[in-house]
Amino acid sequence: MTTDAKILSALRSNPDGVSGADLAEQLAISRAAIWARMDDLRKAGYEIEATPHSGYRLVNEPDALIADDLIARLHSPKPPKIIGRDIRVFEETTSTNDVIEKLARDGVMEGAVVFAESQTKGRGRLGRQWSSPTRQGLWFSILLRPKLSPQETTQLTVASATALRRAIKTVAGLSAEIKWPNDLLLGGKKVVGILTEMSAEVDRVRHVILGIGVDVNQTEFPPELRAIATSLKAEAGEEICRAELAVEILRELDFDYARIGAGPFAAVADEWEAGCATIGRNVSVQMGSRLIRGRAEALDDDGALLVRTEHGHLERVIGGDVTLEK
Ligand code: BT5
Repeated sequence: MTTDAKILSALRSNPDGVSGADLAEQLAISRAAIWARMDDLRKAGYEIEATPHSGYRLVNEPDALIADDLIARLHSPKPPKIIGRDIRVFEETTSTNDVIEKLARDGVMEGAVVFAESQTKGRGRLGRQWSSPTRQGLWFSILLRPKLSPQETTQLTVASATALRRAIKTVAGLSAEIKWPNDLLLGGKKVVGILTEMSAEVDRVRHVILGIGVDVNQTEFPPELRAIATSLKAEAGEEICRAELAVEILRELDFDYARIGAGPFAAVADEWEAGCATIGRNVSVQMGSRLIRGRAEALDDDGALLVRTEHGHLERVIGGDVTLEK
């Protein structure tokens, strides 16, 4: 943890204030150095009160994603196993998936996370655009180097959906529905999209990039999205703290990633099926030029969707666009 992260962590665990002398001792740096760090934190938007009586006190926090702050929050009470060991925040990027791709090629360790306050070329699957307005959502990507075969990587999208669902429940109190393979919906409208990209050889995954977009505090969407997208704020009726949500999501993802690494996918799949809007529904799936219609029955061990077609065959769907039929 950096010094700033340690300071923020100490301020949060001492809501009534902590003295400069105590902080200096805990962090093994001079009081003058503490004073200088406080000054920088204030410039970043933290409101920190300093009184001779109670010392430094955190009064207000900015609605900004700050790497040190996210790290401090994520490490308390215990550090992540993998996801979030390295966190970087950019004010603006093309796509966070592109930034992570470069880091992957530079050999950065798995679990690195890149957030952007806005993306100029946020993308969905098949080259579709992803709307990423400044400071209104969470637009981020995670680098993973899983010991999975290429066909097993759907598990990661599925596990991410369950982790995101839990985090949204905890922080916003909302129960989102999962739509296979990569969406979370609230009231039938999309609130989360996941873009899984991978670099692989025939039987071995080099790395996987999980790109996640969460609509958090938008009150308005571009006209073409109004009927199909919503935000947590629109559904919960109140502003959501993005930093708190970001950390909860990373924590849950870290938990599920360890769960997948440790053994059978079944535990994740069962939880996924329980929160899934797709299973049990009549669906149509567009896979390239092929259209399948049928009833979504279950998820298999790789995370693929099993669809019973009108003709009674069981089709295994590993990708494509699913439409839920009425
Ligand atoms: C997805 O694609 O849902 C994956 C979206 C992943 C976005 C994240 S943000 C961080 C990372 N960096 C990136 O560049 N991407 C990832 P897909 O299933 O193809 O859905 C795309 C469709 O969702 C679009 O064609 C729109 O109809 C709709 N859409 C676009 N922006 C949206 C938004 N902010 N909220 C809800 N729906 C949106």
